[in-house]
Amino acid sequence: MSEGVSPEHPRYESLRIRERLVRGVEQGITSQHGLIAHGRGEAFDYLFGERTRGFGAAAAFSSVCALLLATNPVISVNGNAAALVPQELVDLSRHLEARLEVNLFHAGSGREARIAEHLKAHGAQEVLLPDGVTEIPGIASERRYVNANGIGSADAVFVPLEDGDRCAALREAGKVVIAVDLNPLSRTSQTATMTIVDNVVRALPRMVWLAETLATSGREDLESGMFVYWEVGALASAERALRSGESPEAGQANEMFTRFEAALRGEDSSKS
Ligand code: PTJ
Repeated sequence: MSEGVSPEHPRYESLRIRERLVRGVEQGITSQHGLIAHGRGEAFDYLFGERTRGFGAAAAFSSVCALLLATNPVISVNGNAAALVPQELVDLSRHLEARLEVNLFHAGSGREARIAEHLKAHGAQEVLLPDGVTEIPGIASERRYVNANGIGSADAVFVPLEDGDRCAALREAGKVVIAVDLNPLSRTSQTATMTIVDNVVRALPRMVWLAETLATSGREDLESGMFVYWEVGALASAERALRSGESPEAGQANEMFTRFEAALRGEDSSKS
C-alpha cells in the first residue's frame, strides 16, 4: 500500500507505521479493532508533535527502574504491540528477564498462537498463553484468562496498549502496572501505576536501551529512579501539554465566532 509512497512524503513515517498494522491484520496477528485503536493513538500523537516529550522520557526511565526492581515482571502482548514492535518486545524481555505473555481483548480465532509464533520468529525463547484456568477477577472480557506462571503470579506487568478494565483489575490484584498510552485521559492511563504517554514505536526502543543501560544499577539507584515519575508529575504534565493546545488565538477565535453567531441570530452579544 504505502510501498509506492515516496520517503519524501510528509506523512511517510506515519504511513509506514499504519502499513505494519495492516500487515498485522493480514497475518492474523492484529484485530480489525486494532486499526481503530491505532487511529485514536495517531490523533493524540499528532497533538503531541509526534515526538517523545519530557514526560514520556521520564516515565520510560522510571518504568524501566520499576520493572528491573520487580521479582517477577511480565510483558503482556496484544495484537497491536506484536505488529508494531515485535523485536523490541523480545529484546526488552531479555534485558529485564521478564516473561512474554500473549493476552488479548478480542481473543479466539487463533490469534494468540500466531502472535506467539511471530515473537518466536523474532527470537523469543518462550511465550506464554492463557492456561485456560487462571483468571484475574473483575474483568468482563476474555482478557481475564491469564497464565499462572506469567501474569497470574507477576508482581509487575508491562502493558503496552491496554484497556481500562484489565488495568484496574490488575491493580486491584496488587500488581504494579506500567502502561504505554498516548491518551493521558484514558482509564488505563489514569489507573496504571505509571503511564508512558508516548507512541509505542518510540517508547519501546527507548525502554530497550534503558533496560540494557540500567541492568547493572543498584537497588537504591533504581528506587530513586522510579520516584522520578511522581517527582516530575509525568501524567499531569502530559495532560497539561494536551490541554494547553487551547492557545490565546483559539480563545479569540471562539469569542469572534460566538459574536458572529449571536449577530446571525439578531442578538446583541455584548449583553450576554
Ligand atoms: O489485540 P487485542 O485484541 O488485545 O486488541 C488490542 C486493542 C488495542 C484493539 C485493544 O486493547 C483496544 O481496544 O484498546 P483501546 O481500548 O482502544 O485503547 C487503545 C489505547 O491505546 C487508546 O487510548 C489509544 O489512544 C492508545 N494507542 C493506540 N495506538 C497507540 C496508542 N498508544 C501508544 N502508541 C500507539 N501506537
